[in-house]
Amino acid sequence: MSFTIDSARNIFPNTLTADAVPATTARFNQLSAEDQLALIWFAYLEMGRAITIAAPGAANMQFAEATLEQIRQMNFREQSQVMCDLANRADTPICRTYATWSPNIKLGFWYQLGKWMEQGLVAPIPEGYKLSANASAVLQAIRELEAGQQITVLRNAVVDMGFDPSKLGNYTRVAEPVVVPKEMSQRTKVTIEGIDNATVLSYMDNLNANDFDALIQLFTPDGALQPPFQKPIVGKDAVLRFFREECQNLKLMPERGVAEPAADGYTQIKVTGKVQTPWFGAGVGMNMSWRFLLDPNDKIFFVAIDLLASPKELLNLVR
Ligand code: 45D
Repeated sequence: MSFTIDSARNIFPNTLTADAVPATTARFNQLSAEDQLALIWFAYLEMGRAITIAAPGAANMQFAEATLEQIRQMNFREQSQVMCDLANRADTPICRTYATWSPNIKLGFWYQLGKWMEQGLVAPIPEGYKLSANASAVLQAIRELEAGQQITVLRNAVVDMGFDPSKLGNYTRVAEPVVVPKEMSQRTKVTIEGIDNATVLSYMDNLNANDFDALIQLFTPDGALQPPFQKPIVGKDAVLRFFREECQNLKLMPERGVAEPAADGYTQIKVTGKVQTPWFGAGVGMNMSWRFLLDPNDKIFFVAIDLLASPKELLNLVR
């Protein structure tokens, strides 16, 4: 028997992931555009009291600037229409532009619109807007999630908006420039209780240093990375592109792990710990796990990153 990406996905099958996130996202996506916008607005206001977005600085806004300026010049009715179009995934020039942006640029765009809504420069949610019963139930479901799950639902909502990129045809993806890797003297080294595997430790340290060129060397040519709630990204080129476009300035804080031999001289390693995003900094520590499958040369054939169901899962290292 030799491993395939599909069989690798099943290592450490007892890992309990935060299923409430895709469930809540699916319910959110069923709502009308008006309800979606109002719901996010209310969620965002409520969350703002508990956790503050650490931006600006989390996103480089130059790529959304022209679109933002265009929206700022519009009257309230036109602005509301643009926001509804985005939620409706309509086929408009702005929705097409939005579809080309990396998740971080999309988040920065809404962050700016939210600021302008607060300042009265962009159409607010109509005063006294009443959420439908379904939307109220989804908002309540979001309230009951832990912070790391809440911000993931919000991120999903933003990433899913705009025209469907798969219908765009050929287009140029727009992502922020890659930051220079941290200087050697500035780098930190993680320690993981129960794990001394050099590949896993380098994975964490290189990602924390934004050193994606060193990081990708740890993978096999056909290696794959599976982000939370997504299908695996397969092959070094695709994984490296993902790192450069979506993984800058993360802070990985692995805590503990377990390593054991697998078939054919492979090694399977599960690590649990916290991850901070540049958007919320130390304000939100997401409970995560990494499930690595290393080939006999200790190269990463597969790694799945999961958002865990609860903090209790941080201690679940059973095979
Ligand atoms: O519609 O090891 C308004 C990988 C109202 C890589 C609004 C990883 C109207 C490998 C309020 C204006 C990446 C997989 C909207 C590790 C409206 C690896 C605005 C994991 C939309 C560890 C809303 C990384 C706004 C992880 C402004 C897990 C919402 C990263 C803003 C997780 C929401 C990152 C923001 C997450 C959400 C970031 C800023 C979950 C950010 C979430």
